[in-house]
Amino acid sequence: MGRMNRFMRNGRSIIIAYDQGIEHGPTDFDGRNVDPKFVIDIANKGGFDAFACQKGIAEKYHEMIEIPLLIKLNAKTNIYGKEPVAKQLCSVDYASRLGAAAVGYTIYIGSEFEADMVQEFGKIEEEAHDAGLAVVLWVYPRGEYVKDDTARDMVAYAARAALEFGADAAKVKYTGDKESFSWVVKSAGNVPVYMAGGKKTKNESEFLTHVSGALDAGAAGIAVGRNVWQSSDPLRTAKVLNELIIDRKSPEKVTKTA
Ligand code: FBP
Repeated sequence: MGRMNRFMRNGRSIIIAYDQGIEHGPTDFDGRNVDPKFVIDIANKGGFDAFACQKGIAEKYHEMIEIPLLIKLNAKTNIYGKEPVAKQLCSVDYASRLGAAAVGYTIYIGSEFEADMVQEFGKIEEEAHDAGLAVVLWVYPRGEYVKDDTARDMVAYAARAALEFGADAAKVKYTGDKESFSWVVKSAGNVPVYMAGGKKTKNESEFLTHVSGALDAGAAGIAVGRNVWQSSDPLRTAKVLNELIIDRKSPEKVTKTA
């Protein structure tokens, strides 16, 4: 777990992600969370272990960010809907100068352009490790050849690829149940696996059940955006997640006491 230790409490962590403005567009936002300051304030006060964002947000707002910074090095919009590819727009050196403690990169395995991302990531991973930065890989099976991106064997393939690509942490989608996710976690070897938050669930208990299933399966935590900053009370949600993930209280207990 080496390089991720500094982001962990009790061996687990909660990463708050705020790169959806580029990945999905401002359609994910409302009048509150469209303002980066709103989300940075939640990140600072809510008990999060890293703030994941693109270099533009880091450049413009880094003075406000009080928790470890995880700068994503590649990005794409979702306007072009065919085979996905996200290329590097920020160097490891620049991320480091902006104060990053870790860098992030997305590989869409199964995409027609997988090889380009794998090659780019290989270089980034070596540069980041030479600079003493942790490398978090968003590893998503996607594209025409991926029939079901949350199927057990597909997500396990992603987790295994993260280990073999040299990532220090793998961020993957949840498979829907603890049993299948256990295989995903096993497939990653000693690379900590983080569950991606996903679209805001209809009710909080659904989300907590997923998070709890992932943790029972051995996940190291979550990287979450929408389920926190789209919440009507983000700091309350953050408190609940801390009790669930870091203190390992049950979903029933944390919702009762919140
Ligand atoms: P959410 O919790 O909002 O899903 O954020 C996690 C995340 O991985 C973000 O870092 C990223 O912008 C987004 O999900 C990617 O979403 P998609 O699966 O639609 O590409």
